[in-house]
Parts: sequence; structure tokens; C-alpha cells
Amino acid sequence: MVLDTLKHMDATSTATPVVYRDHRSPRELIEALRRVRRPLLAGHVTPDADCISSCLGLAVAMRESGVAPQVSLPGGQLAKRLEFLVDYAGRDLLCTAEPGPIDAVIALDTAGIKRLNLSAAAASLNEHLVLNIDHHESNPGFGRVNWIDPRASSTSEMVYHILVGMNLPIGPGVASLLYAGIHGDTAGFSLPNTTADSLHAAAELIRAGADVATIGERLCRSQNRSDFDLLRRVYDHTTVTPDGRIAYSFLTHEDIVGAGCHAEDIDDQVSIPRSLAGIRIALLFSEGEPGVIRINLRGEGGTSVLPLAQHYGGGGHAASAGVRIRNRPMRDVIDEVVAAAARRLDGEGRT
Ligand SMILES: [Mn+2]
Repeated sequence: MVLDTLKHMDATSTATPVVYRDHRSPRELIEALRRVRRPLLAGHVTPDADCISSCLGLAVAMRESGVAPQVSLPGGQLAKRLEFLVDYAGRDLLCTAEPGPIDAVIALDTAGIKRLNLSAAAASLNEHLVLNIDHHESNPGFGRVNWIDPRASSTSEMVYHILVGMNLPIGPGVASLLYAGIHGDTAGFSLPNTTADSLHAAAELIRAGADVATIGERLCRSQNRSDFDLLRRVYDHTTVTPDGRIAYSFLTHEDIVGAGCHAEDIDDQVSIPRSLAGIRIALLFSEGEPGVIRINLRGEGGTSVLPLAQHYGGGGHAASAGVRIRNRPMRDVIDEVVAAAARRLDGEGRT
């Protein structure tokens, strides 16, 4: 597997990989970031607001300090509702084909190396330093210097601390991006990952000029017709188990295409089954690409969905995780995973 060659790669040093799981930005990471000159920043496939914002926010701040960063977005595909974020950075930062010369890969918001949104050529560039910045609990630390902080609301919050640590100025564009990332991952400051620290970072970003009105409008009140049509189908397909503990919905490939949407438009539609009172687990099964069923899992009331996601080869956070399953009929996958979720809740009840 080509991507495995990225593991622990570092042409400039024989030092062993280090993984920091503290809540403070590690000095070694700050020093490494100060030395890179031509980094390729990469988030995860099907980027969400936190992913694209943490990449672009760090890239803009580094560019303003004289570095030449590129943000990897092979094919240039981004959910329609997130396109506006690129305007805060400039499209020229995006690397939609093969990257030019690079001296480091900076992975952001990406729980596992196989989820990195890199072109084939970039994935085989195994001569470079990998710096890994993420808040997913399940991240194994696949870089040379890894900062993994599951207590951070978002990778954008971590990037805010990195920029403070590097003494880089935060202008209104960077502030808007990082604020949007925190807003996105906390669902508008409504999820339990909304901490005093994340609100403090958001407050500082507003002071630095974050475009609060536009970001709230674009992330919360700017559904286009096709996204709205897709939501109708999510509502229509929502089922609740008789005990009321699990709510789930699905989108077939025909549903997605029929609404005028694409795989990258599947973002947080699981928030619809999740919005039902009293549920413990919400699931959305979607077939964005034919033959690939993506499952978004959410836990409520302290329920962790991470073990269930990991059982099926996925990862993420305790309350928010994801899985991809290939070449199996949608109906079978739904039946099996809903039953497995129910068994996990039963097991929790007994302990
Ligand atoms: Mn995130």
C-alpha cells in the first residue's frame, strides 16, 4: 500500500517519531513548523469545515511569513456549502493536481494515514518530514512529530494555538477560517466539545476580525435547493428502533444523484436522526460513490460510538465517528450495524 510509505518518514533526521497528547502545543512541533519552507498541507477525504479551515488557516498564516505552502485538494472537490471558505484564503493556495517540490507534509484533522487527501504522486513522496496535527482520539500518530489533542474542539482550535506559539499574526482572513472550523466541529457551539478553551479561542478570533455574521449564515442558513432536497430524503428515511435508543437514516446513490448532490455533499446530515429526543446513537448510511457505504455515527448522552466504528475499520471521536464499507448491499449493512449498535448499548447497560 503506497500510503504506508508515509509512515514515520523523515529524510532530514533519524530521530524516532514522537507523539504529544497534551493540551498545549508542543515546542518541538512549533520548531519543526518554523523550519519548513515548502509544506504540503493535507486534510482528510470529504473535507468538512474544520478540515478545510485548519489547512487553509495555517497555510495563509505561513504564507504571510514568507513560506510557500500548498493545500492538497486533489480534483478540487469541496462541498458546495463550504466553497465560501476558500475565498478567505485564495484559490491559488489549493493544489488540485500534483504538488510542486515540497519539504514536508503537514497532516491536519486526519485520524488515519489512509484518509489523507493526497494525490497518488504526493502519497508516494516518502522523502519528507510528516507533521501530524489532529484532535481525533483514534489517531495513532503516523507522523514524525505528532500533536494529538482529543480535548480540543477542533483542529482549527489547535491551529489557533500553533499560530500563537509561532508568534504569527492572525489577520481577519485566518481568524475567519479558524472560527469557522471551531463553529463547524462544535455545531455552532452546541455540542459537548464546546469548552471554555474553545470559546476563548473563538473570542480571540472574533477580536482578530473573524467574519461571524457571514460564517453563521453560510454554515447554518444557506442550504441550496439540492442540499435541501437531500435533507427531505434523510427525514423521510429516518427510522427509530422500537426502544427509542437508535435513530438511523440512509441515502442511496440514486437519492444523492437524484437530489443533484455528490459524495462530497454528505457532511452532517446525520444531525437529523440525531436531533430526536432521547436517542443514544444516530446513524446515517450513505452511498456517495457506488459500492461504497459511508456510515456517520453519533453518540448522545455520553455514549461512545468509537468502539463500534473501530469494529468496522473506522475511527474518529467518542461522540462522532465514521466508517466506510465496500461492496455490500445497503440493506444488509444497515441491519447488521443497527443490531451491533443495539448490542453495544445492551452491554453498556449491564456494566
Ligand atoms: Mn475536526
